[in-house]
Amino acid sequence: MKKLITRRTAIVAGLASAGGLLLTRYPKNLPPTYGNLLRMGDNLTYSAHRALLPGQPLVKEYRSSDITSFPAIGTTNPGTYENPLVAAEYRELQKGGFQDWELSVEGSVAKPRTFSIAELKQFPSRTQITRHTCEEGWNAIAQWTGVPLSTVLDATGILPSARFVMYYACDDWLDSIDMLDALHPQTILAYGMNGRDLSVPHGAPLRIRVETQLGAKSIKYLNRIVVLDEFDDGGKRGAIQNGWAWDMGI
Ligand SMILES: Nc1nc2c(c(=O)[nH]1)N[C@H]1C(S)=C(S)[C@@H](COP(=O)(O)O)O[C@H]1N2
Ligand SMILES: [Mo]
Repeated sequence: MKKLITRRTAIVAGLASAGGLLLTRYPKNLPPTYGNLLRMGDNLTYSAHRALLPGQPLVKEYRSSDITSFPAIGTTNPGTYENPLVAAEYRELQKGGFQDWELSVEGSVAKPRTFSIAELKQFPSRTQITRHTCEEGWNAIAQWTGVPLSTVLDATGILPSARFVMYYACDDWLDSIDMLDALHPQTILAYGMNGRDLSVPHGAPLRIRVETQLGAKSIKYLNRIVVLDEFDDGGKRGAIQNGWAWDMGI
């Protein structure tokens, strides 16, 4: 008797096979690494990508000659942040050239882990020249270099229940985006700006660039990413409870 294999039973079967049971047949639409526990995330991310990619038009990209001056606003130096512990830690990390900076990726992922900037730089990078639009009424064009968030999420594996990605900065900023924005090809974890390492005023050593949203969602000084199954407004530090819109799509 033929039995239809749903995605969920396929995932459960994948886990069972990794646990030692033999699976004799794999559904054809799964990636080649299917069934290997360490590559488990591929299956899930692959399915998510396939479901989401058609709905992801790119935002406009510019030429080098279009690059403008770029103000730095909000926090421009966490080394002088009001929380002295945060400030001291940032200064220490800065002294070491941010070699000890860690981005932790956790939540609904198969393999939670941390990444150093050097590790992020080992992934294939993406460079894009885009327009940043601030809700306060200014905009500016710069070139950003980094690793697509989707690549980092591929490396940790997104669980099928994942719906949102929440991200945090050392200066207590946080925000979140849905999976469509998270897996968007232009959503990158940027460590470079205009051909140089990201400077302190612009978010050193790492910021997210969410080009499909207003600039406020491109959080600087990024150190933590949590994949969520359900929407979380971020509490008192979140956009909504501070009177901002959560969706700032442009
Ligand atoms: N951690 C952190 N990220 C932040 C901010 C901030 O104050 N702290 N300001 C936001 C706002 S409102 C804008 S417009 C951009 C400004 O980035 P820039 O300083 O590189 O121009 O960063 C966004 N990300
Ligand atoms: Mo902004």
